[in-house]
Amino acid sequence: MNINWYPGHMKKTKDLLQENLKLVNIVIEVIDARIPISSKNPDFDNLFRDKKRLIVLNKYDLADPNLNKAWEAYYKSKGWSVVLYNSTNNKELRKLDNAIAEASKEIVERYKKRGLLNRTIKAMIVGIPNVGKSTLINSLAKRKSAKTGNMPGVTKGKQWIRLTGNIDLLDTPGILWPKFDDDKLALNLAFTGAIRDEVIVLEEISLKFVEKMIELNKVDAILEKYDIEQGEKPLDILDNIAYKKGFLLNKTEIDYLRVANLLFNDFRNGKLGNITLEKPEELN
Ligand SMILES: Nc1nc2c(ncn2[C@@H]2O[C@H](COP(=O)(O)OP(=O)(O)O)[C@@H](O)[C@H]2O)c(=O)[nH]1
Ligand SMILES: [Mg+2]
Repeated sequence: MNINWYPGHMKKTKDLLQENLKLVNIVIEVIDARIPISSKNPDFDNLFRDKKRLIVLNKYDLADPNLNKAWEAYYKSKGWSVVLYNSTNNKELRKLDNAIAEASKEIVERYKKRGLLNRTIKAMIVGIPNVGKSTLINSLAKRKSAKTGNMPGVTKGKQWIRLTGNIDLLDTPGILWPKFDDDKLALNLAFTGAIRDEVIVLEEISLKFVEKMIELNKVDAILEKYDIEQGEKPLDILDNIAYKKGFLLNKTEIDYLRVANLLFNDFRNGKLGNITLEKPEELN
């Protein structure tokens, strides 16, 4: 299997990110709680080594509650601040405020010791595509509609959002690319929608997805959702969904693309339940 995916504007965006990094003291790294390994490029650790880090395990509402706890503990053990977050639920904003305040505490203390009392903390959001960066920024921006405007020494047009606790957040996220180390990683990104569906062969990926669900002991979620039998081979599951739903071309041939679209829509919207595809043990 081969996922061909190379964004042409990669270098330009990376340069911009590097430039913006110089302006901030906190990096808020958004990752997808369903794929905490695959959505977190190991290069980030080098890129952000001099910055205070807050890891946002976003979309935790779609992920497995037990594994959410395990991942939270894992990243905390690395010495980073961590928060489980749902960017689509404004009721959770305070949780994010608290996490950012907690992450910036040390920096505030350092400023205080140097007599810098009203210095704002500057933060930026980074992450790979589709983890929820824009949703997160928009929810913060909507609440605090007051933008602080251009700041001296900052590239013209750059906007900052003033958060509680004297924190300024850059309103444009830093986009990073996932690392396609192996097929497993690329598949996880495809399953969750981090790679645009146009560039992957959805029919092929849906079979891999079924295999993954079998491996995770989560195949029952699919069988129950579509009220089907498992059959003998993973492919039988796709066939059985098609028969059940009447997804047939010319009344005989199975419309695998339609099956794949249904399956991924349901998985990505949490309709197959709370599923996390990766466990902390995989990193040891
Ligand atoms: N269920 C759920 N969906 C989310 C969450 N955050 C973002 N999304 C959805 O994920 C998709 C990608 O979000 P977006 O903000 O565009 O990601 P970006 O590419 O990182 O800016 C959108 O459909 C969002 O509505 C979350 O915490 N929970
Ligand atoms: Mg975005």
